[in-house]
Amino acid sequence: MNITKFRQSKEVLYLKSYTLENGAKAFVFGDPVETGIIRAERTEAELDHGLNLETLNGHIFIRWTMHPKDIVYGLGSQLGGINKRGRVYESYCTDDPIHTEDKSALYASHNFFILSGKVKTGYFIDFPSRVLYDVGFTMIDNFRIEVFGTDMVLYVIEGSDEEEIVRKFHQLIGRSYVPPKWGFGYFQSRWGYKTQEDVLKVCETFREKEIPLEGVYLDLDYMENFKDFSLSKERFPDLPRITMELKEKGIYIIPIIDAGVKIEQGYDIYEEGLEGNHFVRTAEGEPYVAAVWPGKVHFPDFMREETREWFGSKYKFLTDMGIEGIWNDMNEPAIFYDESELEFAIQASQDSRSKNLGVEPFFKLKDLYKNIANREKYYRTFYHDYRGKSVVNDEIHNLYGYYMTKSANQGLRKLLGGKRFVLLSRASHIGMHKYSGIWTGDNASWWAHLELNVKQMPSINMAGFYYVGADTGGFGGSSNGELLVRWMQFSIFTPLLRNHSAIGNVNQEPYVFGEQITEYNRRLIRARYMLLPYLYSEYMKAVNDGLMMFKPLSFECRDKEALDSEDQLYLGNELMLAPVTGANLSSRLVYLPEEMAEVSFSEEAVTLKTVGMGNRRLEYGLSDLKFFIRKNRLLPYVAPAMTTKDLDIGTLHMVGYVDDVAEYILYDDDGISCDHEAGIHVETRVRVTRKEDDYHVDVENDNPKIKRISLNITDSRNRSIHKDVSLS
Ligand code: MIG
Repeated sequence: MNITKFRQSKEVLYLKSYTLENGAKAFVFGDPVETGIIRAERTEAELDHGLNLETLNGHIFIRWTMHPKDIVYGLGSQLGGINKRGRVYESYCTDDPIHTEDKSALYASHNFFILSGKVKTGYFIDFPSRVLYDVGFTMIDNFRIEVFGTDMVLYVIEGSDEEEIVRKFHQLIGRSYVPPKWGFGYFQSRWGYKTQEDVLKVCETFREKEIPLEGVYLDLDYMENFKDFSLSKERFPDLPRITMELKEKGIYIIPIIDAGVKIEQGYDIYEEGLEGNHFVRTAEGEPYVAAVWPGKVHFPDFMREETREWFGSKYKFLTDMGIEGIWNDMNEPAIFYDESELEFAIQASQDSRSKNLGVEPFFKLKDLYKNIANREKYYRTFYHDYRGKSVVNDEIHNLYGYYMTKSANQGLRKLLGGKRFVLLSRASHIGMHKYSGIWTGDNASWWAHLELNVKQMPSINMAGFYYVGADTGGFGGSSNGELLVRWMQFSIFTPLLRNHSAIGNVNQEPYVFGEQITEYNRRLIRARYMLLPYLYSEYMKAVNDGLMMFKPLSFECRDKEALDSEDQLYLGNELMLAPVTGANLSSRLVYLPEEMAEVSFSEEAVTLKTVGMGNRRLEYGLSDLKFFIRKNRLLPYVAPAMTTKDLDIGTLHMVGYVDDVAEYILYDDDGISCDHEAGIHVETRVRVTRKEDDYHVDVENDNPKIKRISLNITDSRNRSIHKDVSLS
C-alpha cells in the first residue's frame, strides 16, 4: 500500500485568509486536512489575525498575555471550571476513566473557546489531531496553545458579547442533533444488568414505586462475547419480544455498540469487514489488531464512506427488534493493549525472572502493564483511508468517534425511515454535534464530579452539543442516597437524564437507598416530567437559534460575583439554577445578579418568593427542588406522568414573577419526525401584562393539545394572583 501523508511538515507556513458569510474570519495555515466541519461561503481577503503565532519544530504555537481579569470560556467537555484559566487541557480523545485533578485529556476534542476581556473573541481551531492548551497554568498570565502540526484552519469570531460569538460559531458549524421527545425522559442504566430478568425487574420496580421511567440502557451484558450486533442467547434470549412489550408501555431499550469488532471466524461482522476492506490497517497493509472487551479486535475505518455505510446498515440487527436508541462507546478508539506491547511486557517479565530486581527495574516492569492501555504509539501504527489517502490515525485521531457516530446516525436515519432516535457517543469532536448527543464519560460517585457536571454544561453547549448529561449518581465507585438526590436535583434539568454506574459498585437506582431517599428521587423525577415541555422548548430554541441552553452568569452580568461564579447557571432565559453540590448541607450561598423569585417546586405546590439582588443564603434540603425565576418571566409546566407518552399538556400551568410584562413562547412539535428540520412546529405564546392590581393575559396558541392555561403570578410584593384561560 502506498502511504502518503497529509502532514507536509514544512516549517514555513503559508497563509491565506478569508472572510466568511457571517463576518467570521478564517486563516488557513499550510495544507490542512479537510474536516468538512465548516462549509460556509468564504471570500479571500487580506486579513491580519493579530496573534502572536509561530511555528517551531513542526508545531504551531499561539500565545496571549492575559490581563488578570480576562476569562477563557469553552473547550467543551473538559475538566476544570467555567473559567478555564489555571489548567492544562488537551484535545486528544482518550479513554481515561479516572477524572482527577491532574488529568488533561478526556474523550472529547472541542477546540472552541472565547477569550473574554475588554474585547471578546472566539477561536475555533479546525485541526483533527492533538492540541494542547496551557491556560495560565505554567505562567499565570500566559495562555499558550500548541497545535501538533503546521496545517490548520483558525477561525476568529468577533462579537459584542459571548452569546453573540457562540451564535455566530453555531451558524458556521450547523444545527445540532435533535433527539425524539422521549429522549428527555428518565433513563436507568447499569453496566451489570446481567440478564433480561434483571432488566425486567428494574422496569417493574420503577412502576411499583411510581417512579417515571422512559427507558433502560443495555451495556455490554446483552451481547454474546462482546460482539457488536449480537445477542446473548443465554442471558437475553427474548430481547426482541421484551423490547416491543416494553415499548408498548413507553419504555425504550437502548443498547451499547463498541468500536472494536471481534476477530472470530464465522462472525458475520468480522467476515464482512475483512471482505469489504473495512478495517484500519498497519503500515504493512494488514488489518490492525488491538485488544478491547471482545479480546482481539479490528477497528472499522469510519473515515471511509463505504465503511460508514456498511457499519451504519448493521444497526438493522437492533432496529429490527424495535430499538430506537443507541450509545456508541470506546470510540476514541480505546485500546486496552496491542499485541506488540503485551509481548514486550511479557518478554521483559520473563527476562527479569530470578533476577533480584531492584526497586527501579521493578517499577519499570510494573508500569509496562499499568500503562499499557491507550498508548500514544498505538495511534501511530494504524492507518485510515481518508479522502483517498492513507493517513495514520494520529493525524486525524479526533475524527474517529465523530465518524463512527456519523455512520450510526446515517444508518439509523435510513433504518428508522426518518423517525428520530436517541444517539449518544462517548468520543466527540466539534462537527459530531450534528449527529448525536454525548455523555460526559466515566465520572465517579464523587461530590467533585457533581460540581464538575454543573461547570461542564455551558462549555459543552458552546461546542454545539445540547443533548448532554453526566452519569447521574456517578459511574465509578459506589454512590449513596445523599449524593444521588443532590445529583438528581441538578440532572433533572439536563436534556440527557441518565443514572448509570459501573459493574461491581453498589446498585444506585433511585429506589435502593431506603424509603426516604426513594421518595425524594420519585418527586424529583416526577418534577422532571412536569418541566419537560419547558425543557424541550428551551432545547429546541437553543438548537434552532444557536443559543446556549445553559449559560454562565457572567455571560449576562459583569458583577464581580457573577464573573467569579462557577456553580450557578442560567437555564434558558427564565431560570437560574443554584444546585447544592456538597455533602451535609441544608443551605448554600447564592448570588442574585438581579431581583428574582425563589421557586419551590413540587407536585403539591409551586411557590414563589421574591428575593432581592445580592448574596443570599438559600435553604435547600434533600426533600426540596429549588431554583430561581427571573423577573418578568414565565415558566410553563404540566402534571407529571410515568412516561412522555402519557404526558398530558391539556392544562398548561404557568408560574411567573411579573411586575410589568412577561411573555413566554412554548415551542412544541410532534417529537418524533424530522419535520422540525423544515421548521414545522407549533407555538403557544402567553403574555401577561400588569394592569394596576390585576393582570391582563393574552394567548396565541396553535398547539391543539393545549386546552387551558392556568396562571399563577406573583409580584414583587409577593401578592399572588391566579388566572385560568380556557382555549377553544
Ligand atoms: O471499559 O461498557 O464509558 O459507560 O458502562 C469500559 C462498559 C467500557 C465505558 C463507558 C461506560 C460503560 C463501560 N464502558
